[in-house]
Amino acid sequence: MKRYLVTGGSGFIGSRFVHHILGKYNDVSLINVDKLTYAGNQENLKDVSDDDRYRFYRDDICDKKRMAEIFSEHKPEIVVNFAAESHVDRSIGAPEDFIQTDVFGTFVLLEESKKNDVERFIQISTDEVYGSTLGEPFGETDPLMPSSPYSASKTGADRLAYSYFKTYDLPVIISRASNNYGSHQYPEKLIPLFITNAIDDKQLPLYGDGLNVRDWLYADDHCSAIDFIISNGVPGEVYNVGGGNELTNIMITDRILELTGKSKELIKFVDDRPGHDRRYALDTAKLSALGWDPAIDFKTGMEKTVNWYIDNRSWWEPLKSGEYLEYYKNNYGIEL
Ligand code: NAD
Ligand code: TDX
Repeated sequence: MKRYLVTGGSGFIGSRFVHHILGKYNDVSLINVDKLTYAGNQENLKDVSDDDRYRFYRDDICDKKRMAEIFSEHKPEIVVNFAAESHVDRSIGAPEDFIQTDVFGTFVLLEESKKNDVERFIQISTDEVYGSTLGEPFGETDPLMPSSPYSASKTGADRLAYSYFKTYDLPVIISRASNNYGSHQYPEKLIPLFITNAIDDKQLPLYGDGLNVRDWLYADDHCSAIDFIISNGVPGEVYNVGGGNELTNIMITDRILELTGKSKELIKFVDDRPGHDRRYALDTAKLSALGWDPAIDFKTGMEKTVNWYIDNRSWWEPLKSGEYLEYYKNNYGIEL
């Protein structure tokens, strides 16, 4: 039996990963450690909450004492660290939690993993650590030039994890994925915000000229890549995980309006994000050569995603209230 410890399992990608592992393997136990910040949601895992193989701890990865207790009680063999503050715009307004969770929290987990001789420590990093490129896609050995407090914190965690491999022989593997999309994504990120706004005939705040480019990866594909890397990846290595779908934000917006049957008049161009990276692009040849490629094409993934938000208003509607509404009103003059 394999013993997994997943952090941030109640968030968007983490919860898809918990479902992926419990759905694919019978002989596993899986501990989810999640602080349940605004982005963590018990609803995402309510269908596995009674599964004997699953156990949830509402805890902070920065809490050294609790992490020591959980590691010594469960002796995880595979640690997958998703827990993070994950939204670039929030990191611009209030960076402190990003430094705390993304860097210090990762340090706490690395220390416990070292003490408990874990077999694999998977650090879920991001394509944002490379910064922006208008030329060739980034390969795994390219320099890291993060631009936001979020991506700088993730870069700190990425390299700290590597240092535990190099210095202490901890079997660390680092994945750097591109922008994820899919069901259960908190409606502050581009795709779920624009889908839910469009459903309700609210404005879509497009930053700058709308021509920034991201490479979109379906979250279930990201989870299958992580599972593949756990079994086939080499300790000390970094793997880029891309979707092969480079699109401008305006192209994404047009697709959402088409799928929801709404008018382009909903688009509202607003001030650009400070330090806004123009384009993220990954060279994914390394993971492809190892034997993994994404399975979900963008057309299918977007249709499934839009339909999920249309069918699951009860999941996202309660999230769009209070301070959330104030934020869009104060920053973009948009009444949601
Ligand atoms: P998310 O914000 O939806 O979820 C983050 C989860 O971490 C939440 O459940 C939250 O409660 C939990 N968490 C936050 N601080 C914590 C703490 N101190 N202790 C314990 N739990 C804590 O994020 P996501 O989009 O699912 O991203 C998951 C990971 O994947 C992050 O590390 C992110 O950097 C990385 N990533 C995300 C994307 C993307 O496009 N979303 C792309 C590449 C990499
Ligand atoms: O309201 C918006 N309007 C807009 O034009 C929002 C929320 C975003 N945008 C633009 C900014 C980006 O160019 O859309 C693009 C995507 O923005 P986000 O969804 O905020 O994602 P991004 O900043 O690219 O970061 C994401 O991908 C890498 C995740 O949030 C990170 O956690 C991940 O590491």
